[in-house]
Parts: sequence; structure tokens; C-alpha cells
Amino acid sequence: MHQDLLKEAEKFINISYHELKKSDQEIKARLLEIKDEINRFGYYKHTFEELEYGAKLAWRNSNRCIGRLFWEKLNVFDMRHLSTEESIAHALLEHIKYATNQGRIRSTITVFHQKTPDQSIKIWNHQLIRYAGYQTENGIIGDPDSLAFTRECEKLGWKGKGSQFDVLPLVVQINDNKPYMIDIPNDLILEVPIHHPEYDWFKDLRIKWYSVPIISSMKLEIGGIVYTASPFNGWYMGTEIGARNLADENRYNILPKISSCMGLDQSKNSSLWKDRALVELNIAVLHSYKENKVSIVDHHTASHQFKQFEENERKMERPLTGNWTWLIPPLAPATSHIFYKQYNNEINKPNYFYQKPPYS
Ligand code: HEM
Ligand code: NRG
Repeated sequence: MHQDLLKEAEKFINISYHELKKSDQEIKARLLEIKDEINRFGYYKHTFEELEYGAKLAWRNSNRCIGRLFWEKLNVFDMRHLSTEESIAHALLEHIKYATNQGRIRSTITVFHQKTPDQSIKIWNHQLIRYAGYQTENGIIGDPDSLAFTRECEKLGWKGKGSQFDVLPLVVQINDNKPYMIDIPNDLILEVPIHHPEYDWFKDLRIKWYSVPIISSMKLEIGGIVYTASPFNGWYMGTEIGARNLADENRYNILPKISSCMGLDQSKNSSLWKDRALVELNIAVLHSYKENKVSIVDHHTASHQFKQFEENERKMERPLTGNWTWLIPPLAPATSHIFYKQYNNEINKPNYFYQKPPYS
């Protein structure tokens, strides 16, 4: 056990200290310190610099992420000293506020105390801001992807309005203690009503989405140390909202409605009504975020940025890894250079990993 941890620590310290242009002396000294700490406690503690660089490397190594050009520009909040559910929940609210920045979204990660034999911090939310989903007699209301977590919130005493877009509360738990639940104040949540630049009827669909995707269900692993609570965010690529969240049949499924409003022929696939509705929905998403001055990137620009990232990595003589199935945009994939390339999907660490939901 200790041997594995030390090995992981050595790999991380070597890579990061080299990139940070530290001397062999410093590497040697730091590794002795870590070895001693592991022998005494069974784990070690990162310096802030290691944590900060480790979180950035984890982003750079995220094979499914097309936004990696900006991996060096990540704001890292070190909240490892917090030890109560309440203080952690309040740090999450601070994250939302800082990252949102009135629409000029700042890439941010908040890191809480690492997992140790006697402490583990769990954030129950998949994303800090997400819409509830309710099973009713007349079908699902809200986001079907949130059904299970919404039930858990209800078990903890939360009651939503029952609308299509109720923002879920934050739920934080330490060890097996009773989970702490808190509503996110309305004024912290920036949302964008989706309008279309030409179709006036679009606004009557009363569709909206939140500004900042803050993934809070993944763990961050750096040098063998595991941070089970480490929510991070960048900004949206338009297709995440327009080609998936609002369009998927098992999500908001609004293509049939849009298609009807457009007067398209839904009686045959070959009218390409889905494709035409998809394009207009994605135009509406990008238009609305821009109108509201909320950061967003279209998939063509994101692909170009990813190409720049590929070139940067080549120049730095670092092997590039990527997951083609996730990197190609879900809209017009063959317009992106990514479509025509192969990517090595090897997983390097530091990285962000799935962990099983604390409820269930
Ligand atoms: C996945 C874009 C920032 C880590 C993705 C995906 C997109 C994307 C489009 C695929 C999502 C999906 O298909 O569901 C962007 C953009 C960013 C950004 C435009 C703007 C700055 C970040 C940051 C981090 C990050 C700051 C971490 C520090 C990841 C990870 C995944 C991912 C771990 C995989 C998520 C999963 O497996 O579910 N990103 N990203 N990204 N991104 Fe980024
Ligand atoms: N597709 C998900 C969010 C996944 C991560 N996407 C980002 N991450 N853009 C959705 O809510 O649509 N990020 O850190 O910016």
C-alpha cells in the first residue's frame, strides 16, 4: 500500500517539478520528505503549488475534454482546511459566485480535504447547479437525468416547485454523517433564457439553461492522493446544451416542439426535421448566451482551439492523449479536424475520475 502511494508520488513529483523547472536537489529533498510523511501517517500532504499544478495537469490529461487549450488558466481554491459540512457548502456557494463572475466565466476548481482512512468528503450533486427531475402521472417534469438525486433531496426534506427548471439544493456529507442540505440563493444563479435571432416564437417555448457547468461528482487524483470533493468548471460548448441537454430524447426532448413551430414534416425521417430543428436550437443557444454576455464557445471555435492545444503539446514534445468518441462535437462532427484523426486514449495521471454516487 505505502509502496504504491510512494511510487505514484514519485511519478507526480518528477513530472511536475521538472515542468516547474525545479532542480534535482529540490526533487530529491521533497521526495525524502514525502517518504517520511507516508511512513509516519500513511499519506502525505501536497504543498499549494503541487495542488495547483496537479489540478491543471489533471485537466490537461482529461481525454474527453475539447477545452484543454486553456489548461494553464485554472483558478485553484485550496479549501483543504474546512472540516464541517456547513463550511464546505458555503465554499461551494463562493465557487459559484467567483466562477460565474456575472457571465465572464472563470475556470475554477475548489479542492477540499483529501480522502484519508478516517475522513471522506462527499458532494452528492452531479453539478453544483442543475435542474430537478420529477416522475409524475403525466410523465417526467424537468431534467430526467436528475430523477434519482431529486428523490434523495426530497427524502432529506427538500420540496421543489415542480417546474421544468427548479435548481436543486447542494448536498454535502462527511463520512456517514447526516448529509447537510442548503438551497443556492437565487441571486447566485445566472440563467439564460433561450431566444432565436429570427424566430420570434422561440421565446414562447420558455426554455432556459444555467450559465456555468460545475462538475462536482468526479474525484481528482494527484500523486496517489485522492480528492473526492473537488468541483471544477469551465464554460459551455453550445452543443452540450443545444445538441444534448435540450435535445436528447431522454433529456428535455424539445426537437419535436421546435420542428412543429417550424412547420416541418415529421411524418418522414427523410425530411430531416430533427437535423433542421437541431441547427436552429443550437443557433438559439449560442445567440442567447452571447446576447446575455455569458461565456460560451461554438463547436467550430472549440475545435480550432483544440487544434492549437494539439500543436502546443507537440511543440513541448508531450504525447497527446484523447478520446475520439467524446472529442468529436455531436453537431456536424465531420466539419472538425478531430473527425479525421486518431487519438490515443491512454489515461495519464493526475486526472479526474468517476466515483460512484454516495447515495445508491
Ligand atoms: C468534458 C468542454 C473546461 C475537465 C468536456 C466536454 C466538453 C468540454 C464539450 C464533453 C462533455 C460531454 O460531452 O458531456 C470544455 C470547455 C471548457 C472546459 C469549453 C472551457 C474552459 C474544463 C475544465 C476542466 C475540464 C476547467 C477541469 C479542470 C473535463 C473533464 C471532462 C470534460 C474531466 C470529462 C467529463 C466526463 O467524463 O463526464 N469538456 N471544458 N474541462 N472536461 Fe472540459
Ligand atoms: N455535458 C455536461 C457538462 C460536462 C462538462 N462540460 C464542460 N465542462 N464544459 C452538461 O452539463 O451539459 N467544463 O468544465 O467547462
